[in-house]
Amino acid sequence: MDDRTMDCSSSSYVDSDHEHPRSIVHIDIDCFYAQVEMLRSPELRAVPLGVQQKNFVITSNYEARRCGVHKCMLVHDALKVCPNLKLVNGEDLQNYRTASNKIFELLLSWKCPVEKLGMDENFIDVTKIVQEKLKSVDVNNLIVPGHVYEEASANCACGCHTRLKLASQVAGEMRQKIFNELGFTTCAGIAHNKLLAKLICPLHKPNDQTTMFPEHAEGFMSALPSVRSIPSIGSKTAEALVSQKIITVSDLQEVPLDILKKHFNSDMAVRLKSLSLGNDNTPVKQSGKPQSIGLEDSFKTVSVRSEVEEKFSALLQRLLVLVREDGRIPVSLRVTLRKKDAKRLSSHRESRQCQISPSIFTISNSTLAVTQAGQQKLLTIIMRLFNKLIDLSKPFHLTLVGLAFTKFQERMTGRGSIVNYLMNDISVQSVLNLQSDCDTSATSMDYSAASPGSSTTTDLSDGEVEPSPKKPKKVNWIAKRRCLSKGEVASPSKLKVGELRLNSRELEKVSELRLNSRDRSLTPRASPAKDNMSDNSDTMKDVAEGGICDNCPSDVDKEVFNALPYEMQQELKTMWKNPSSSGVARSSPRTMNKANPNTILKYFVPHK
Ligand code: TTP
Ligand code: MG
Repeated sequence: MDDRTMDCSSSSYVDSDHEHPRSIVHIDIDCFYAQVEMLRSPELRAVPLGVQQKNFVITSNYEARRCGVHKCMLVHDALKVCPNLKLVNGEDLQNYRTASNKIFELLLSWKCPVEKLGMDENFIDVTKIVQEKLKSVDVNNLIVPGHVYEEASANCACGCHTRLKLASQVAGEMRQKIFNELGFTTCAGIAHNKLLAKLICPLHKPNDQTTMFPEHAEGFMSALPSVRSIPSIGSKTAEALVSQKIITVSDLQEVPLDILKKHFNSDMAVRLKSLSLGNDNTPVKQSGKPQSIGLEDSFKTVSVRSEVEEKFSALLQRLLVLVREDGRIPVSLRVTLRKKDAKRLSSHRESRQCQISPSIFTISNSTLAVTQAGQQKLLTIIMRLFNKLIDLSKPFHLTLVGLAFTKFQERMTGRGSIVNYLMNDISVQSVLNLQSDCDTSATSMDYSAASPGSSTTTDLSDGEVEPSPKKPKKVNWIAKRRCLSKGEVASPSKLKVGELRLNSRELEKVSELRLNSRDRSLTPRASPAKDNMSDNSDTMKDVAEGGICDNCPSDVDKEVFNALPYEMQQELKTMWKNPSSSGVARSSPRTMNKANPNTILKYFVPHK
C-alpha cells in the first residue's frame, strides 16, 4: 500500500518538524532464559522446559506454555498442569547476562542509539537509518514484515507511515541477524515512540513483529485494562490514580487535566494525560555500562555468622565472574542485609559500603582477575562491613544478603596509555609498584611479597574506608627514592609484569610523571637544541644529587629519573647512549614512529 502523501517528497521526510519524526523499534527476546538453556542444550528444545528459581518457574519455553505453564508459576502448580515439564535451575544468571550483552552489542552494530531495558529488551532509535533508506528506496512498494496493528486508515501528512514501514524492515533485519548469529528468536514492536513500540511488541508472540501507525495510538491505549499497563506508571502512582477512581487507561484519557492537577504536580499530570493518549517524547538513551554490579541471595533465615560468611563467599565468587566480564576495576563495595524484625514481623534492608583498593584486582593477559589472597581480603572487608551492620552480641535473623561493586575505575587502554607499556612482555619492574611497596614496609623491598593485593591495607576501623582512590595521597618521588636505595632494587626475575596492578595511586604517579615532564620540559622536543641526543658530552651531564642519574640528558627530570627502578634507569641510559641498540630512534619520544618498540620513553611525553 502506498502511503505517500502529496507533500511527502523524499526530502520532506527528514524534516525535523514532522508531527511523528521518530522511528522506534523495541525488541524482546522470546522466553529468554529458556532459550539460553535450549541453545546450551539443544535436546531441551523438544520438551516442555521450565526455568526454576527457588520454588518458581520464572519462565518456560513455548512448548511448556502450550501445556499451561506460565511465568512465575509455582513449581508445584506447573508440574500439575505439565507433569513432564523438564526443569533447569536458573539461579545463576551468568549465562543470561552474557547472552544479553551479546544481543546488545550486536544491536550496536547498526550504529544508532540502543537502550537496554532489563536483560532481554532493547529500544533502538532507527530514525537515522530510515532517513538514509529513504534516499534509495521506492516508497510506493514497501512491504511491512510481520503484522500491522489495524490497517492504516489515512496517510499521515508528515510521512510517518512510510518511515515506520521502513523501520519495520530494519527491525526485521535486526531480528534476522540476532537469530542468524546468536540463535535467538525475538519479538519486535515498531512505532513512532517508545511507549507504543514496547506495548505492541508482545502482540504477536513468539518470533514475530508488529508495526503501529500513530493514528491508532489513542484507540489502542483506551483498550488497556489498567493504568498499570503503562510501563512508566508504578505502583504508587497507580494507587493514587485508583484512589481517584481512575482505573483503566480510558478513565485516564477522560479525566480532565485540571482534576489530575489537583492530585499530582502539574508536570506529572500532563505526563500522565499524555501517556494515556499514547504520546511519549522520551528519547532512546544510549546504554552504557551499569553504575553498579551486584548480586543478592535471599533465603528463609540465617542467624549464624559462619553461615553468613558462607553465603557471602558464594556470592563473591559469582560477583567476581561478572566483574571480570565487565572489565572495569571496582573501587567501592557495598554489603546489603535484609533483617527480619521479630517484634514487628517485618523485614528491612540495610547497607554499608566502603572503598576498596583497586590493587586487589590484577590484570593478567588483559583480563581482570583476583588472586586467592585478594578474594580473602574482599571477604574480610565484607565481614567487617557485616559486623558494622549487625550487633553480634544479640541474636539476628537475616533473609537476604547482597553484594555490589558500586564504583569503578576505568581501565586505561588505547595507544597512548601506559597500560600498553606495562602489559607488554617486558622484563622490567613497573614504576607503578613503588609506592605501595614502600608503604607496606620501609625496610623490606621484597617485591615478590608484593603479590597482587598484598599492598592493600583496607583499614575499616578508621572511618571504614581506605584512602579514597579518588583522592590519593600525593606521591613524593624523593621519599620513594629513599625507599629504593641501592642494593634494594627490585629483581625483575621476581616480577610478573603481566600481572601488574594499576591502582589509583599508581595512576596518579603516571600522571605526575607526565606532569613533571610537561612542567619541566622533559622532552627533547621542548628544547629543540637537544633533539639530537647522539652527542653524550653535549646533551648529558652528571647529576650530583644521588649520583644515580649520571649521563642523563640534561633536559630529563632528575627526580623522575631517580625514582625509577634501577633496571629501568639502566634501560633508559642504554637507549640514550646508543639508541640503535634498543631499536629506539634518536629522536624525541614524541616523534617515535610505529616501527619503534613499546618503550617507557613514549610515556615521558606531556599531554597535549
Ligand atoms: P520476559 O521478557 O518477561 O519473559 P520471557 O522472555 O521469558 O518470555 P516472553 O517470550 O514472554 O518474552 O522476561 C525475561 C526474562 O527475565 C525471563 O526469561 C526470565 C526473567 N524473569 C525473572 O527473572 N523474573 C520474572 O518475574 C520474570 C517475569 C522474568
Ligand atoms: Mg522476553
